[in-house]
Amino acid sequence: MSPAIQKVEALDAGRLIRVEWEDGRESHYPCVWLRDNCQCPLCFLPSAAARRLLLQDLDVDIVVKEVTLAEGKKISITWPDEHASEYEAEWLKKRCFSEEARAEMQADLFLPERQYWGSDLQLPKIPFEEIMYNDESAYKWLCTLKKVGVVLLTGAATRQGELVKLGHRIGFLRLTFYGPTWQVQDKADANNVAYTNGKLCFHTDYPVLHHPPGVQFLHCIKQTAAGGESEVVDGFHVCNKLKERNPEAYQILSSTAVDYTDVGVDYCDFAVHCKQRIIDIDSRGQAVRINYNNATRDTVFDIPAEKVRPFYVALKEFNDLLNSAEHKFTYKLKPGDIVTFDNWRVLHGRQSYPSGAEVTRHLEGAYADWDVVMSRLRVLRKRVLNRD
Ligand code: OGA
Ligand code: NM2
Ligand code: ZN
Ligand code: ZN
Repeated sequence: MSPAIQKVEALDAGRLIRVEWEDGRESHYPCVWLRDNCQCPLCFLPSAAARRLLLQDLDVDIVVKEVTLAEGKKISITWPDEHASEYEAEWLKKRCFSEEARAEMQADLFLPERQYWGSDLQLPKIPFEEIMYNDESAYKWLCTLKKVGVVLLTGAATRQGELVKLGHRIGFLRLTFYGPTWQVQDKADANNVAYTNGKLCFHTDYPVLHHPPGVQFLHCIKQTAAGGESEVVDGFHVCNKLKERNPEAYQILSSTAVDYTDVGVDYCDFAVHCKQRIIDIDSRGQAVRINYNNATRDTVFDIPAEKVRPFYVALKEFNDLLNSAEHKFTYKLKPGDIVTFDNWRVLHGRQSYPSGAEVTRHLEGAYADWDVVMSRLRVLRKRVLNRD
């Protein structure tokens, strides 16, 4: 419950509204923002929760004609053209422009909290059945996936099709050139190094796409007796370490655009090319997405010759940190396990395994976008916590 409003007044010749709350705090709201966000049926379409008001009809110099307070619960504004707007106290409180209030709202919307880990990872595990049929468990799964970056779902059936069900649970899967779901097996004439029995060093999937899949699911249907172990590493944690220990390498990897390529036939024929920085950073220099698959890194490299060797030196430094015993976590998937992980943050790999006449190892894989996963998380949160 947010506090009631004690007092409301116009400042700055009617361009700013000052709200004083019962607890003595205060908030300031620019009138142009208030007019823009009028909640009346002419300005706002409740069935879409969207603005009807056109920007061309918004006067950026607007001032209030009159502002009044109704029982501490809402404020009413009359505009110079006699248009009337009302704003609820709780609605206003949530949208307060103070730094703390904005930080709180952003945290609520985007759940930026991260739990970094290394070889000490306690791999979070939840039964597949539970997340499929219980909203609280599904909510917990997605919160942990966001915070830790990896969650193991256990006890799924050992046949194809479980990931399609999981896709329905969150909304829908991300279709790529490898199909709606894809089979990781040792294949003749493999169109991807993942479809061999070879070792896969730490990578993120699909950096050749401009918007790489945010979330990856790998369902173990059959596991080889020898080899085939999985590895994961917290890429954001390693980036922090790299930035600290070798700022130059971090600078190179976060600024050099690397060419990626993927050409072949699968779901349909494809010739995909893309440029990505291996470490994508935000305006504060924090890693927000790793785009690294050594297999699809192109032979074409669009940088001056003298910058090539320093780039490889930097990449080696990153690779060494990823593979250090202190950072990587090794485990082996069992049939019925589904590993779900943040493909923007967690790099994954696998040990090689013996090839055989028969299929000795089979994973089914699929992708989802973070937008879809976060959407499901918010919808579940509303239902589970019974709030809006
Ligand atoms: C992949 C992959 C992991 C494995 O297919 O991209 O990383 O354990 N597979 O086979
Ligand atoms: N597979 C597993 O970046 C990549 O090529 C990742 C994708 C083939 C769908 C592998
Ligand atoms: Zn209106
Ligand atoms: Zn992979």
